[in-house]
Amino acid sequence: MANERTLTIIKPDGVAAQLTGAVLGRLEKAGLKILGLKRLRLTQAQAEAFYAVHRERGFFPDLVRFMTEGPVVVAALEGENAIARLRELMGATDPAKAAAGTIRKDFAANIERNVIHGSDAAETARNEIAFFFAGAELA
Ligand code: FUP
Repeated sequence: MANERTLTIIKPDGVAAQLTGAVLGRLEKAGLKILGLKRLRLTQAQAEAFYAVHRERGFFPDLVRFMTEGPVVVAALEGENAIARLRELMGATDPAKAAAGTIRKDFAANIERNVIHGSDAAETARNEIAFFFAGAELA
């Protein structure tokens, strides 16, 4: 298994519901190390750029509105198999379809307001970490 880096975002619904500590606690307990951590509010341009892959989808305007409605907490994570591990801990995009014990199953309201983002592959992880963190910020 490879030591990998990945990016997570605790989305505006999770931050507003005071779930930051609970979510980060699950990630740490699973062995993912927090290399970088910040709280910020995405601008519309940042949210559009971050989710650019979805810009032709019908849900895109709602997704951008949701991701900018309040602050998010972003973290760069490192660990064995971190990309797949984070995705397992998150659960399926739609919480109704997420496995028992996953973050989305336990905390998310619906497919849009689903509490957490996690990079889906090595290249996206690299790009998404660089979107939020300068190399020197990752200790
Ligand atoms: P995931 O990788 O699980 O976050 O899922 P996707 O990259 O497919 O989707 C990114 C975000 O778009 C989701 F977290 C929520 C939003 N989305 C919707 O609002 N409706 C959809 O049908 C699919 C995705």
